[in-house]
Amino acid sequence: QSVQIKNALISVYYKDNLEPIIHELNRLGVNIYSTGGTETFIRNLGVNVIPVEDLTSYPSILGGRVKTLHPKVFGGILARRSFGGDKQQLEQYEIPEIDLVIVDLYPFEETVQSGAGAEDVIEKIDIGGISLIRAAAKNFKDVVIVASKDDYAGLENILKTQDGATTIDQRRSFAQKAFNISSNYDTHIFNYFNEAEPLPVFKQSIQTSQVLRYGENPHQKGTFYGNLDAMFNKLNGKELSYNNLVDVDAAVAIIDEFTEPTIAILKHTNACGVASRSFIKEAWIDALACDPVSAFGGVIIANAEIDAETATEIDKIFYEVLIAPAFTDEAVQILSGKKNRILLVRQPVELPVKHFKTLLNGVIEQDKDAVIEGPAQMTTVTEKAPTEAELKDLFFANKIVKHTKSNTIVFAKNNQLMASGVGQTSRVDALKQAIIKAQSFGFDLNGAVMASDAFFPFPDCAELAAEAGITAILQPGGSINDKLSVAMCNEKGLAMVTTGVRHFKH
Ligand code: 93A
Repeated sequence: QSVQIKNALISVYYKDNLEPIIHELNRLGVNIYSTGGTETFIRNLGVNVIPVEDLTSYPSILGGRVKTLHPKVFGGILARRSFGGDKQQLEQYEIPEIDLVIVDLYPFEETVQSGAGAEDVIEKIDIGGISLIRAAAKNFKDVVIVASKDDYAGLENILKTQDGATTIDQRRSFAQKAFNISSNYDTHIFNYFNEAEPLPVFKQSIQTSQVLRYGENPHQKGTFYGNLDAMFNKLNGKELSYNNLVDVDAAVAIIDEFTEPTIAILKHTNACGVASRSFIKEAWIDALACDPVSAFGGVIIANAEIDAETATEIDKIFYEVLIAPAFTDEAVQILSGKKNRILLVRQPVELPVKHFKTLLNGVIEQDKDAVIEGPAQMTTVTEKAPTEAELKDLFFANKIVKHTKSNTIVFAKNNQLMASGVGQTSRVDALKQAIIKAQSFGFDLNGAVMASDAFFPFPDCAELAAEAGITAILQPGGSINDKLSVAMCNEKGLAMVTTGVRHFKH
């Protein structure tokens, strides 16, 4: 059941980040009721706001201890919209239905931490705010509760993309977080009174589930179990789909290999563009150059802030998701022009170190592939050693190979992915695919390097690579025919290094 927000009650301690929500509510013609300081803040934004005192016909008393605690407020929040009796009483007592409540509680824990005196601390026990949260969360069937600044972005996105309507799943998810906040808040208060044996406080990283529009294909159902809100702050766009999530996961994994400003573009979990540069805009241009055809509708990830200039460039192509650790305000504005494009600010969240997959009638589990080889693990096995520049590129190519579907071959030059062969049933096919792709996008492979996720069973790959212009090769080694590949490299004047580490990815 979709509920349209018509009346909102806002009472927040910290007013920061509230402004965009106020403007959205104003745009949607929502009546806003508010308490003292919040009301002043809203009025100063030039937006109409109704003092909660006008609703209750009662002033805020006892120095603010009682300001929202009134049947005219709680009646409007708790009334069951589907109950005739409740509806009738709202009319009888002239109580408006409140369908959105935004609260930021008195900062109790922060006040305790600051070393404030007992009187100050007690005054920071929020009574009205916590009651608003509990009431609105209890009535989630009809009411949206936003009980934390962390949820402002999510609310803003809903207001923008759904024009003030919310789904029952969204309201229930807000209610779940609200009860997490109210129970944590009370635990902090209990701990203050019971310093000797404090209770553990479980932060918001609770697992939640999210029903997806569908699975990999429209006829498959899908659900995500986890906490996406903790991982990303969504600034724009529609809901992430199953396939978006799979690609976002792959994007996060590959980008974490790089430290210099880097952009990776992914399609169906494989990178079709990667470049590391001194500036993120150059990284974008060179990542896109790798394969602008595949980049269409892809998932883009950056490891540095996206500025306006870079945003203008990225905005020229159609993409599904763009992820970065930060965006400048101007960049957000540029990139929010298209309603559906998903913009995610990545939060520093630790990821699981185990991977699970259902298989046959069970589940298999393994450690994440957390290993990446540095120069120390590279052993030259040919007469010729790679040059300094080739070594750097081999290192770069190996990071991409690790995150590309097997069998895979990756070509790179000057910290740019030139082409890859992905998910082939033979290594030589992966190599042939990479050569064709590089040529079709006009890359000159002379002096480029090649990395392979696993060893070469025959010397044919080294031979083909040499013919294509490749000058240095990286592979784990370990084939009984290694000698033949090494001999081929020596004959053709190539350098080869082995790492001893295989990076299959299926
Ligand atoms: O002192 S209270 O517990 N009594 C109340 O009736 C009440 N209603 C809202 N504190 C109350 N609030 C809190 O006031 C909210 O949780 C919020 O933190 C704060 C907002 O006050 P203002 O809008 O005046 O800045």
